[in-house]
Amino acid sequence: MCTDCGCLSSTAKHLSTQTDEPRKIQIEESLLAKNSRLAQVNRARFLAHHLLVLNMMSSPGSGKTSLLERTLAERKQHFAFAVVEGDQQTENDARRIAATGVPVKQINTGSGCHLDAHMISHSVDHFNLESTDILIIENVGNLVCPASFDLGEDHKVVLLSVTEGEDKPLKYPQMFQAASLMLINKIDLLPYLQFDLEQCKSFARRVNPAIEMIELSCQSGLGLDQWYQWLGDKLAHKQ
Ligand SMILES: Nc1nc2c(ncn2[C@@H]2O[C@H](COP(=O)(O)OP(=O)(O)OP(=O)(O)O)[C@@H](O)[C@H]2O)c(=O)[nH]1
Ligand SMILES: [Mg+2]
Repeated sequence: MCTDCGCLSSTAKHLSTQTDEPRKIQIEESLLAKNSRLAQVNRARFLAHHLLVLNMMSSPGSGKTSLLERTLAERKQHFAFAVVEGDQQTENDARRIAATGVPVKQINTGSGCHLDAHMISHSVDHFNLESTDILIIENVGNLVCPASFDLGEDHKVVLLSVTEGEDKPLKYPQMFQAASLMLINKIDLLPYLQFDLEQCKSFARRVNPAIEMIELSCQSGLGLDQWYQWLGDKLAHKQ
């Protein structure tokens, strides 16, 4: 749990001396409890519409938007998608998604390093949930803070690109423990890198024995069929 990056409100951030530690922990717990209550409200709303909701997380630049662009272009005939884009600044990702013709809402968090349940509850007001099958939330690029905030999603999906190094599941275990699925992206680059794919998968299993894994490339298209199959299977469970 991050305490000094500002994600648990400026109040918690300023209580950083040792003597204030118990109060800081209390404030963190109460902020997370409030977020969890709002996430449950979101979850009930999504359930009422039989929506499959995914919270997609990764380091900056792992390929979240690239995967969405390709998925939407290749699967929007089969499933009705809506997308929430989270970034600190810019509408760049929302523009990329809008070009596919899928409804999208951009959230700019300013100095915030993650999306929270309250932001999501407002952003989904922009969609017709009744006619949506799958809502994908692209969280702010960050392997730490987003893992702590339930948005009301069905599954957290973590992307790890092979350029990041195979040790990330061990270095950022909370993210990989929280995720149902790890997508290993940019495998088209494997011939040019010293990346041990099997070791990466074994590290991920060490922190989360139940995690599912798919290797893919948004560029070459390798592995995308498996990802589409996973989406279809999870949606079938909702209906
Ligand atoms: N070689 C290769 N490059 C990729 C692949 N997927 C994405 N990229 C490149 O990676 C860069 C970042 O991709 P984005 O999709 O913007 O990544 P992101 O995770 O959405 O980034 P943020 O939203 O900034 O966190 C771009 O230059 C993409 O073209 C892939 O499978 N192979
Ligand atoms: Mg993006």
